[in-house]
Amino acid sequence: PSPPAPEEEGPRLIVVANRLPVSAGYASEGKWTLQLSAGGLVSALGGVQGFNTMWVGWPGIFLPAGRERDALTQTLAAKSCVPVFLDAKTVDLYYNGFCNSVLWSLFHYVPLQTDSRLSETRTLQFQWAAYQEANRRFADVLMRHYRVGDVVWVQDYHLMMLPALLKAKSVDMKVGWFLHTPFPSSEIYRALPVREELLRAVLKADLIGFHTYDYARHFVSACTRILGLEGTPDGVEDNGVLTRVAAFPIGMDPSSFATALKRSDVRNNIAQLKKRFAGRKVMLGVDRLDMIKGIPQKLLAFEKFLDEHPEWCDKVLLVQIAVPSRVEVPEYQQLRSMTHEIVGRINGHYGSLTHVPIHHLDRHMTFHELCALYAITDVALVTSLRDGMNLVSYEYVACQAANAGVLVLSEFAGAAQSLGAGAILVNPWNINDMAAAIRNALTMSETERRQRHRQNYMHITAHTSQVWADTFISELNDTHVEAELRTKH
Ligand code: ADQ
Repeated sequence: PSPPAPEEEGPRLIVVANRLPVSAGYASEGKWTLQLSAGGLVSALGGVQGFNTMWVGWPGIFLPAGRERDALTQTLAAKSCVPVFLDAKTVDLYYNGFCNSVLWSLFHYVPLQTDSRLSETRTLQFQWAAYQEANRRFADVLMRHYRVGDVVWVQDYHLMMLPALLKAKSVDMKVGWFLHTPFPSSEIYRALPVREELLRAVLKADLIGFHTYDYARHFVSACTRILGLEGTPDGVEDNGVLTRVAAFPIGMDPSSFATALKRSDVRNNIAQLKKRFAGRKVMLGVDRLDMIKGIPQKLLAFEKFLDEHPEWCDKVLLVQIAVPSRVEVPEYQQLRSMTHEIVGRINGHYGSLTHVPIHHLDRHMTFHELCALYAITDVALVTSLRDGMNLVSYEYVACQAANAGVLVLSEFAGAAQSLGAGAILVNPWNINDMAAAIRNALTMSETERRQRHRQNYMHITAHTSQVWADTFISELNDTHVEAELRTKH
């Protein structure tokens, strides 16, 4: 199959991520449906313009080599997407296993588990082998499309071996790596059996980026303590060669929300929702169903609040949208059952024939549905136990220009460092404190709400996803020029 962008278009930005921004579904022979993938990475990069961008990633479907695979490749080429095909066994060991059960957990401060029920072939050793194999496949596909001058931006913890694999093939390639999750304290990270291999591979990138200064600092400490390298204010130095490490806080695209809120269908939806919920305050949670999002903790805090303030029972409701993700992973299935159980208990106890306290939906929402929900909400609850940044909090602020709703935000989300001034910060493990924060948010004066919202609104409109991408790419280009100059002299 031919590469998506013609030769004459010049250097491109190649974004390599585990998943393409669209997931493929089979329609009929040779025909495919493409659905936008859910999640922060796609939301952020989707709003970025001004680059000649090509995506490389897994299309979310298993296909043997042959006519159908070629047809899908052609369909994706029209969207500037290049698929990396993986087989089911590799995805299970690499993605469900090493990426999600090991790295995702550890990077969010959930210690490694030993599970005696795992069969011999699902142990970490096999997962690690599959991880390396998957990274090699990404490198092979990328090299088939790479042209000298392209900038390669590797995304996230799924592809930590990629910088080394790419540089081994082309030492002059401009390679950046950005981590969307936290990077944990080196005391947590050093439990990882392959801690050295991952650090050494990532350090081959020209530029390494994190959401916050703290994550960058943890990474540099891991390199100094585990690899014995030297940490400098600019990054990590190995034998006189510097790998630049810095913070690039992500943002979103506020203008797309502002535009959506002016559409007549969205305005109609807002009017209908307001009518439906009239006389009651609306609180909202929007999360991928993931243990790091603290959904059970949020529900328990709401239960505590209702218990302590029965006068609010029929005057407030919580809309919790929890889009299922990683449905194959057993821990996620357990989380789903636990969430349903708590929702059932609260609704059973505090509901009445005319009022249901929690509206729990576990499905994907369209962008316009989400905008309407954000706009009618009085209080947003973001209670992550750990979160790289958390774009839901940004999106909520973007949609509240008119009402100045209150954001209750976990101090363990990266966003606490950027939106902390305007939000009510909470420790999601402290249920009493969160219940008090809910009361504070529901009863806050309009003057205070407006002042807090203004502060956060200024932040999200200044620190957009466009600024994030522009800054990272321009610094990557600069880093590369500096490295070239150093090798010449
Ligand atoms: P996520 O863990 O996916 O991202 P977040 O940053 O909040 O978390 O982004 C979620 C995105 O998915 C938002 O744009 C939201 O609108 C969308 N979304 C959530 N639920 C949805 C639903 N039911 N229907 C439709 N859309 C839904 C990871 C890290 C974060 C980091 C981002 C970006 O875990 O910490 O902020 O990457 O780097």
